[in-house]
Amino acid sequence: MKRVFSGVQPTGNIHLGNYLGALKQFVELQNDHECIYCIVDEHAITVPQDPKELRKHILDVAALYMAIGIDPKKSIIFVQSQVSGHAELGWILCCNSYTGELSRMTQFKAKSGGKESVGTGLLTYPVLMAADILLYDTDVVPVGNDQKQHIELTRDIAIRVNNKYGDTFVVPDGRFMKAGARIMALDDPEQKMSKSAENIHSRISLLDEDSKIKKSIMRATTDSDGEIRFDPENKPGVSNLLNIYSALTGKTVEEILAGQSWRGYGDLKKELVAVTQEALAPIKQNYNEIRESEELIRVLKDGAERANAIAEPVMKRVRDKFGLGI
Ligand code: ATP
Ligand code: LTN
Repeated sequence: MKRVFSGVQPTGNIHLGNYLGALKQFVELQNDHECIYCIVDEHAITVPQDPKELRKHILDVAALYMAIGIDPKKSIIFVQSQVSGHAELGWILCCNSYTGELSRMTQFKAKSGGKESVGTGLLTYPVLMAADILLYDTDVVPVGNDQKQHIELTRDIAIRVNNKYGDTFVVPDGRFMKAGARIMALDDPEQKMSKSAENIHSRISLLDEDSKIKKSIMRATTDSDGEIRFDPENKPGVSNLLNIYSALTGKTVEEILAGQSWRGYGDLKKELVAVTQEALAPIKQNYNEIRESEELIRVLKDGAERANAIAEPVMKRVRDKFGLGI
C-alpha cells in the first residue's frame, strides 16, 4: 500500500478551500492507502500565535479531521510537535537547501513582502514541510494547488540528498484535486479563499451557521453580463461558484449546467446555498460531538506513538547516512 502524508495548520477556521482542495481527498484516500494526517503546529508559529488560542485550534482541527470522516482506526492523526523527528530532520534539511531557492517561493514572497523584519521561520517553512513529508517515506501528498511549489522543492531536496549521500529518501508525488484545487475568495475571485482575509464573507468556514453560508454566497462577487458559463478567465466569480458546486456534488460543470433552468445568478446562488448547507450539516453535527469527547486526546496520543514508530527508523537511517552521532 502506498503511504500518504499531509498536514493542515491549526490557525483559524478551516474553510471550503481547505476542504475541497485538500481535506476531502484525505478521506477518499484512506481506503486504499496507509494515511498519516498531521496538525502542523510547528508551522503555525512561523507567524506570531497566542499560545492559548493555538492549543485550542490544534484540538479544533483534530476534531474537524474526524468530523469530515477521517477514521483514526484507518489513518494516523497526530500533532507535529509530538514527534521530535520533524524539527530534527527540518534542521538537517536546512543544511541541504539554499537561501536562494527558499526566497524564490511565492508563499514566502507573499507573506514577507513589504515587512521590515522577516522571521527566519517564514523563509525555512517549506524545508520543515519537506521534513514532514520525507520523515515518513511518503509516496503521495494530497494538497491544494498553492502547495505545488513546496512539493517540487521537497522533491528537489530529496533527490539532492540521495545523490550526495546515497539512497536516503523516497521521492514523493503531489496529488491535486480537479475541481477543488483552487477555490477563490467569494468577495474577490482573483484571490484564493484564505483563513486570514479580513472579510468573513470572503470564505465559508466548515462550521458556519446556515444563515452565514447564505449571506456569504448571496453577496458573492459575479459580473454584469448575466450569463451562467464556466470561463475562469473572463468570468472568475461565476466560475468559482460553479467550481464549488462541482466539487461539493461530484458533478461536472457540464452536468450541472445541462440539468438547470436557472434564469440568473440569483438562482445559481440559491441552489449553491442549499448544496453547501446540506454538505456541511453532518460535518457540524459530528464536530460538536467529537470536540467535546475525551476520545480526541486519546486519538492524538495514540497517533503520535504510531507516527513516531514510523519516523524513528527513518531518522536512524538519516543519521547514519550523514554520520551524525556515535
Ligand atoms: P490559508 O491560505 O487559508 O491560510 P493555508 O494554505 O495557509 O490556508 P493550511 O491549513 O495549511 O493553510 O492548508 C491546508 C490545505 O488547504 C493545503 O493543502 C492547501 O493547499 C489547501 N488550501 C488552502 N487554501 C485553498 C484554496 N483556496 N483552494 C484550495 N485549496 C486550498
Ligand atoms: N504548507 C502547508 C501545510 C503543510 C503540509 C505539510 C502539507 C505543512 N506540512 C506536509 C502537506 C504535507 C500549507 O500551508 N497548506
